[in-house]
This record gives sequence, C-alpha cells and structure tokens, in this order.
Amino acid sequence: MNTQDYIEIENKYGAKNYKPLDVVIERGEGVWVWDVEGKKYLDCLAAYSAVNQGHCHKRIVGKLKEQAEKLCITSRAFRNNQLAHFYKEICELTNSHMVLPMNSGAEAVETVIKAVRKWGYKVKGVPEGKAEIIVCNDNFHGRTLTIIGFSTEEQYKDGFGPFTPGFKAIPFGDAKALEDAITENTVAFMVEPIQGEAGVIVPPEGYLKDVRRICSDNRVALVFDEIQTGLGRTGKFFAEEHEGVESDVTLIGKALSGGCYPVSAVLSNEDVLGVFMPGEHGSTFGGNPLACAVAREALKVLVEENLVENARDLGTYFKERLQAIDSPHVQDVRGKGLLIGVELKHELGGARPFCEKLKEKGLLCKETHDHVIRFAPPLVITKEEIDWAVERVAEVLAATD
Ligand code: IF1
Repeated sequence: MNTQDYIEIENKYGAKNYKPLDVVIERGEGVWVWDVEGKKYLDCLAAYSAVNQGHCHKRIVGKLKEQAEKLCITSRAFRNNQLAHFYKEICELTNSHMVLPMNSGAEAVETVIKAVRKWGYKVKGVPEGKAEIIVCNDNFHGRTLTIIGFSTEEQYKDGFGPFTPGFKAIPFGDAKALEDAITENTVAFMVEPIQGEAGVIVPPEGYLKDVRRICSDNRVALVFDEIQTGLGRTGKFFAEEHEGVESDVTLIGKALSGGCYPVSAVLSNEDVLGVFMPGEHGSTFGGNPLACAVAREALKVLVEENLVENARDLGTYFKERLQAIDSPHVQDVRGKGLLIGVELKHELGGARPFCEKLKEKGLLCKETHDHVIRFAPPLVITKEEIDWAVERVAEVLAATD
C-alpha cells in the first residue's frame, strides 16, 4: 500500500476530527521518522512533546518489553511493586509530597479539578457548590467536556454543551486580572507556564512569580499545567523553574512515558491531593505496573542523558538561528528551550502551506492557531540536525512565490 491508499482508508472509515499532513509514518528513531514510501523526515513536533526522549528510545522500549512480559496490570484493587518505586522516584525528583497517576493529560486535569474543589470545601471552607476555578483565555488543557467547557476557543466547544459551571477565564500574562478575579470562593488558578496551543505564548517576565504571590496571599491553589512544557521541554525540568516558583499542584503527562505509553500524573503538596479518600477517584489503568516501569525509565533517561540541558542550550541555538533567517514572512520568533514558535505575518493567510512545503523538504511541523509554526523536536536533537533543519526552514521562508 502507498501513502494514498492509507489516506483513502482513513477517510472512508475514520471520524474526521483531525486534518493531518499527508504523510503516513511507519518507523521512528530519535528525531527521525520514516514514511511508508521509505522517505525520511526530521520530526519537529515530537508528538506534541510526548517524545522528548526521542522516538523508540532503546532503554524505554527495552523496559516496556521487559515489564510487559512480567506483569502489565493488576488494577488498583491490589498493589503492584512498580507503583511504590515510581512514587518515591518521581516525588524525590520533583520535590513533591504526593502523586496521583492517571493516563492521559486530560485525566490529570480532571483529577486536579476534583481535588481543588474538594480542598476548597473541606479545607478552605468554601460553601458547598460554590467553588470557582480561574483559568486563562486561550488555554488548552484537553478535550473532555468539563475542560472544553472552560476553553475560550469556540471551535472546541461548538455543539458540545451544556458544560460544567464553576470556571472563570481571565487574560493570560496579566497578574492584575488574577487579583481582580479572585473571590472568597476561588479555590484554584490553573495556567500553562507557556501557552502551547495558543501559539507558544511566553508570559511577561515576573508573571509566574506574581501569580504565586497572589495565590498564596488569597489561599488559592496554584496549578501549573506542565503537560506540554514540563519534563525538559523549555530548558528547565519544569517551566515554572524559569522564575524559581513552586506550584501547589503540577500536572505532567506526554513525555512522562517518552511517548511509549499513556502516563500522566498529578504532583502536589499534601494539602491538595491529601483530600482524596478511598473510593473518591480512580482509573482502571492509572498506576499500572507497565506504565510505572516505563515512566521510571523515561525519567531516568531525561536525567542521565542531560536532556534538560540539551533543550536549554540547543533551544537557544535553534531560536537564534531561526531569528537570523532573513524572511519577508516572519512576524516573530519566540519560545523557551525547544518550544519555539515562528509567527508568520497574518496577511499570508496561515502557516499550513509552509508546513506542507517543509514536509516536502523532509521536516515535519504543524501549524498552531493558524499563523504560528511550532518547532518542538525531541530533546535528543544535535546541533548538526538543527543546522539541517534551519537550512530547509530558511529555504521555505525565503521563498516569495
Ligand atoms: C490533540 C494541542 C498541543 C496540553 C496541555 C493538557 C493536554 C494537552 C497543556 C491534554 C494536550 C495535545 C492534545 C492533542 C494536541 C496537543 C496540543 F495542539 F492540541 F494543543 F500539544 F499543543 N494540557 N495537548 O497541551 O493532554 O489528554 O491529550 O493527553 O490532538 O488534542 P491529553
């Protein structure tokens, strides 16, 4: 079967909730993937930061196979030996008191919503049914009904209501707006340290520090959604470290498994996750031994291969080289570490055709919010590979046809 055959079958049987580039990938290794025609591409999306450790990392895949042959799942009705190791290692590594493992990022977000509401009622003393959670305009936290209910993007919500009440959206990057929005019933403020889907939006310097202070002053739990920005992506282990702040709750997912398995986690202080009592929350697959073994290895790879430092150093290099491209089309180049957005001038009508051209040249990128091309390769990328990519990006951005 060739590319077109695969596309026709997908189009015939599949729900049309995506509009992927027309490349059918069958193999991956490090930063590289190969399509069904044998053509090689540099993956500049890294599965939306799920493969920070690179495609099919030998150590992670090895661990996956080893654990799969031993024990895959017990359910949480019984204990499993991998869970305890995972808990201890992740809490020590991230300075957390407690962890709650789930599978997808959206499930981690749903989990924290339940936890901060309960914390609000039982600990802070908010009247039953009145808890408010503040989020930001242009947020992206996942696709469940509750989560899309507080999205400010019409396309994510249209036709899917009614939605869960109890959320309020304020402008991102505006600490004063947070101060003004807080009431005595506010239980949490949930925010991405850098907004990914909104177009790689970096908040003004000092914002995270300010929101930390405001939340502490008002007894509001500060929740960082680091599902995309965490685990090295921005050149720090967590993006919140760029301003030296600590959240009350941090959410991670995606690269927690190196992309080999869906694993997410809620990391928190004792106050917030401490509210859950037996029977109040759970998941069949959350915390299964296969997930735990894979996540343990994926974390070890991040640390032992110095991927955070690589993201920091090569991220700076990549951004500088992109900024140096002389192109009539570029509006802005921004980001931190290896989460970089190149915003094109809006009169061009969108970044999609540029992504199509980059694909032809062997570079896989995806537009976000119409005008931005996101460059977020696996963190194992080398300087030579960045040079290879920049050469192609320059060709596509320089062209005026
Ligand atoms: C899709 C976007 C990225 C996330 C943050 C939670 C989740 C995500 C900050 C939910 C997920 C994914 C979802 C994926 C595309 C991708 C994405 F463009 F849609 F926004 F990365 F930028 N918090 N982001 O970024 O995690 O439940 O998916 O595991 O196709 O929807 P999930």
